Amino acid sequence: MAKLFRTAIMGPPGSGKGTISQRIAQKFGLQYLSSGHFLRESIAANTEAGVLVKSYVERSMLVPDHVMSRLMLLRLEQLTGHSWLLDGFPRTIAQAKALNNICQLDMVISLNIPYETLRERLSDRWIHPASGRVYNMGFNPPRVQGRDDVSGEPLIQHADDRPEALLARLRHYKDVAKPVIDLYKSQGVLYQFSGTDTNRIWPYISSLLSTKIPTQHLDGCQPP
Ligand code: G5P
Repeated sequence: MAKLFRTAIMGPPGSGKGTISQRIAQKFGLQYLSSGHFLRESIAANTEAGVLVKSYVERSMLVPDHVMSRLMLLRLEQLTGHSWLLDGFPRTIAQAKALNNICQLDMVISLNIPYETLRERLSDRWIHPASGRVYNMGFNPPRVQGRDDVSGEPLIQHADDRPEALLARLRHYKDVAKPVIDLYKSQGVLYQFSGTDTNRIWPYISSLLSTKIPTQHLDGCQPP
C-alpha cells in the first residue's frame, strides 16, 4: 500500500491557498480540507459548530484554538487512511501542537505574497458559498458574470475582504504565523514560495510535490 502523504498550506488572507489547494487536490488526488470553507459551510448549515464560530468568522477573528482544533481533528478522523491537504489549519502554534499530537506533517507550504497584491486580489474576489469555489474578476472570472460556473447560482463577496478588515487580518496573521513557521522549519518540512502571481508559483509547488508524493499514490485517485 502507498505511504500516506499529509501536507498543509499556510499564507495570509488572499495569498492563494485556496486556489493552489484546489490545483494540488486535483492533480495529486489528495483529500482537501479548508478550515475557512468548513467554517462557512457549518455557519450556512446552522450546525452546532456553525453557531459556535459564527461571531468570530463574521468579525474576521480567529476561532479560539480549543474549538478550532477540536473541529478540525474530528474532521481529520474521517480521513484516516487517506492522504490529505489542509488549507488554513494549523494557523497558531497551539493548533500546530494539537495536530502534531495526532500526526506528523510530511510537508508544509508557506506562501509569501506582498500586501499590495493581497489587497488588489481580495477586493476583486467572489465566491460560491455552497461549494467554496473562488473567482477573481481579473484572474479567473466566472463564465457568466456573478454566477457560479457549475451550479449557476449567484456569487457573493466576503464581508472580511473589506480593506479595513483585511489590514487587521494581515497584521494578526504575521504575529500568529511566525512561531508556526519556526516550528515546521525546525522539523525540516517547511517550503516557502514568494511572488505576486499564482501561475508562476504553481509550477514550483507542483514539481516539488511530484518528487514527494509516491507515484503509485496517483493511480486511481480521484479529486474529492
Ligand atoms: P479562510 O477562509 O482560511 P483566509 O483569510 O486565510 O480565509 P482566504 O481569504 O480564503 O484565506 P486564500 O485561500 O489564501 O485566501 O486565497 P484564494 O482565495 O485562493 O485567493 C484570493 C483571491 O485571489 C481569489 O479571488 C483568487 O481567485 C485570486 N487569485 C489567486 N491567485 C491570483 C493571482 O496570481 N493573480 C490574481 N490577480 N488573483 C489571484 O478563513 C476565514 C475565517 O475563518 C476563520 C477565521 O475567522 C478566518 O478569518 N478561520 C480560523 N480561525 C482560527 N483558526 C483557524 N485555523 C482558522 N481557519 C479559518
